[in-house]
Amino acid sequence: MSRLIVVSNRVSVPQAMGAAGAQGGLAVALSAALREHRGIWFGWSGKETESFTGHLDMQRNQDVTTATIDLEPQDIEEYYNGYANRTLWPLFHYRIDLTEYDRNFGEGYERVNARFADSVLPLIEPDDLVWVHDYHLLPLGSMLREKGVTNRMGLFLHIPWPPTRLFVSLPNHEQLVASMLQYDLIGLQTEEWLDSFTHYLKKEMGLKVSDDGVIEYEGRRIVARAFPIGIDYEEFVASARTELAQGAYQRLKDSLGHGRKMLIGVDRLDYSKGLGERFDSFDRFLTDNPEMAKDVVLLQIAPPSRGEVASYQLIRHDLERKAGHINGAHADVAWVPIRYVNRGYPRAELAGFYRAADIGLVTPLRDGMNLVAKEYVAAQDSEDPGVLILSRFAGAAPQMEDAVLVNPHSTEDVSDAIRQALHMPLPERRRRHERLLASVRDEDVVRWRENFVGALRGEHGAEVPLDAR
Ligand code: ADQ
Repeated sequence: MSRLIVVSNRVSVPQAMGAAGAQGGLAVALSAALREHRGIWFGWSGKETESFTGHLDMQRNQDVTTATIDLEPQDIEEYYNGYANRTLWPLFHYRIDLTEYDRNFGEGYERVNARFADSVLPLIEPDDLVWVHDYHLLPLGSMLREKGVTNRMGLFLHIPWPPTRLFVSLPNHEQLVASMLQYDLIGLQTEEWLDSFTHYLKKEMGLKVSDDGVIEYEGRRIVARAFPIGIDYEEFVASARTELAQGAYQRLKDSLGHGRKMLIGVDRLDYSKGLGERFDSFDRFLTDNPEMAKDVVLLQIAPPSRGEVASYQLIRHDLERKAGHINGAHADVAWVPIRYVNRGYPRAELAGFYRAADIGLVTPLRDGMNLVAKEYVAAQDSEDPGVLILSRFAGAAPQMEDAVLVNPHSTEDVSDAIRQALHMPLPERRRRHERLLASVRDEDVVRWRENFVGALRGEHGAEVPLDAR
């Protein structure tokens, strides 16, 4: 079996089996793949260094080998806070109004990708498969090719691919996409993002793309396909059964008081998650349904992220103001409508919280996939499951049509959905949950990585052409 070299911006190996901390199932899933393939996970340590040395910190943790490098403050500012999170992230989430174009960001992005390429190069052996993750590292494959790497290389993009009309606002867009075409396999989360990507290739670059996603470029064939990511179902269900989860469930239930229903939102504090719109919708629900208002509570858990970037400071400020305003307008001595918590929790506790919630409110304005929707479903008690309210703009929506699908921009739509969910009869809740659970269980993260790695290897009918190079 070929070794696997995984490259991502950050490297996070779970501290102990079954307890991935707040890192999410991806760390668990990739670690499992790396253990199986005797691979290496390479990326940025998250640490700063005065001046870049390229020193590789190699460690072995839970049977996974990691290799990390430190970056200079200017690298972090231009590559991570700059091009990745002020240019690509907002643009790829259709937020052209928040997108900043700065030549220094672009140069920093190229420089850090070149540093990644130089540092990972000595780790790559002839038969290794190289699997690169996400928008931070789009040109990495082409830089490795320039250094003579002929291994099979795949890229998986965790976020949406924007419509061509938006994407072309990126200076040097063609150069960026041309560099991506040095991979053998390009994976996107959904058919929608795949369609946007191939539309760009055809319309802007005049390339031929077959119905099964084979792109012809400079005499080579590259495959682009959708690989919807899932959660680590087994790990999540196991963590939901732990004492920590039971304790979290009970504590939360007790705090609600008799007969009160709870809605839960769990998101990184990010403008793409539609938190402001969600608070407005809940406000509207309270105003339009005064007879039910005091019987519901919204628990919103939102750990801050990317605090160096101004748009994230603004959204944080805005949400604090909104939560304060809504609570001020509606609260009573024994009831506060929104519990707004800015911290992360261990996955087991999170599972207990999900289970205690009658409604999972997942309303991103745009999301590559959204794993919270899947975790909410996996954590429910099948006998008495809660209802998932899901944005139709989440990548997860096409797989989760048994959720109550909403337009997160419409406070009326979301408010109606909350009322519908609160009144939903038990048989309907069970019916919807059963179908949702089947897809969350069957299309899990193990299947996702097996499909991706299998395609990269050229299995399943040699989807990645064996004559690639
Ligand atoms: P994210 O934008 O981070 O991921 P998401 O898919 O929802 O979004 O994953 C968040 C993860 O963080 C979940 O596993 C969740 O449990 C965890 N998390 C969130 N808040 C937490 C808290 N307070 N405490 C502990 N854990 C918390 C990106 C893309 C998504 C895509 C994923 C995976 O933006 O669209 O689904 O990658 O590909």
